[in-house]
Amino acid sequence: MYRLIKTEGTARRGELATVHGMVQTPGFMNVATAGAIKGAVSAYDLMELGCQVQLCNTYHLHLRPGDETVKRLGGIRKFTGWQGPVLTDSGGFQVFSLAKLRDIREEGVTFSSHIDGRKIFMGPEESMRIQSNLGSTIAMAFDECVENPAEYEYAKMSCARTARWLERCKAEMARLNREEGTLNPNQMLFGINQGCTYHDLRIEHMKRIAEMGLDGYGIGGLAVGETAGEMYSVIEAIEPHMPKDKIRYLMGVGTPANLLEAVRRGVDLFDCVMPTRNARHGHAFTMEGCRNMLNAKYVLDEAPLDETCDCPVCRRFTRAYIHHLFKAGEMLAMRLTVMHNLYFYNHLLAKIRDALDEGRFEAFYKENIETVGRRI
Ligand code: PRF
Ligand code: ZN
Repeated sequence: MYRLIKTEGTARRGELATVHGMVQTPGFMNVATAGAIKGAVSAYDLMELGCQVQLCNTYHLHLRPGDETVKRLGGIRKFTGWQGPVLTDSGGFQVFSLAKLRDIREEGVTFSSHIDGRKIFMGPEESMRIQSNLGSTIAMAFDECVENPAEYEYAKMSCARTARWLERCKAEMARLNREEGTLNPNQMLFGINQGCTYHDLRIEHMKRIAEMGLDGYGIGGLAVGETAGEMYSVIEAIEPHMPKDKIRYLMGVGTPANLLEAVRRGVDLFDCVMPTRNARHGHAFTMEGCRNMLNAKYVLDEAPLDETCDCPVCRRFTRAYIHHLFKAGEMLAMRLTVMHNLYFYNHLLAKIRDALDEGRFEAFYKENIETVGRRI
């Protein structure tokens, strides 16, 4: 159940109640694709970093270790040691971005595993069954994510098929939730809006799925080749058609500036590999901008990564030390920077929530939108 607490313009402050705990929104979900945060950060660390939700992938966990195995081990929460809510992505994105030799039909998609080349079929029912076996808090609908730019006719056909797939997901999820021995009989289902950069397709699709009374709504098919401006204008176009009383999740986005812009346009929830991926390449996020820790200017710099950060890393370690760890190729370089970046993302959203609570989101946005996107 999503509860809208407060609004400021189109920006929203709310909370999502789940059987595995509350999620305060706007909020960030931490990506643990195959059940692990890349950069050797465990569920144990996540609690200290202020994380609310862990995101795992249907596609990866189905291939390895297998969703049946995860079910036998008590589900994804028990398996990874993360006690809070878990959202599983449907595979609808990974199948299209990672797998080879895809054959897309009405029934679903046949593809070759990126691990061993094995042929696998996944459609709406398979995706729901896998997510049910994983026992996640929230399951995402099985969709097709089309890269931008796309032909209008293809976008239209794909979008209509994604809408039909959603009907099948909903029916299958209802059936699985009633099945005996199901790990989470209260598993939620979020639909996913598609339609590339075509506002008419986006709006028509949004209206259609809004009528289905789902637990939440994802915005998919963005940050896949279009400009940031196009992405914002799609969000603006669909926002009036999104149910006010349901959570809205912008999938796979984005930079700190993207998050500020999207919150301002009515988005509640995000996930992105950026804090972890960038950290592994030596990039540390701060409110002043993004630092490249490989830069020689940090050799003797005794300040923490971010002077305004209270994370466990900034409380103990200097830029000089982290710079040295990167230069020496130590694993700890990545681990510490990933921890800081995850803390940064989760706390950026926490600061946004505070600003919304106090009716000063617009001021917060204006103060930070330029600086947070800089390279320093
Ligand atoms: N669909 C699904 N997962 C996703 C996306 C999508 O369109 C995106 C697009 N940015 C990220 N993750 N199922
Ligand atoms: Zn820090």
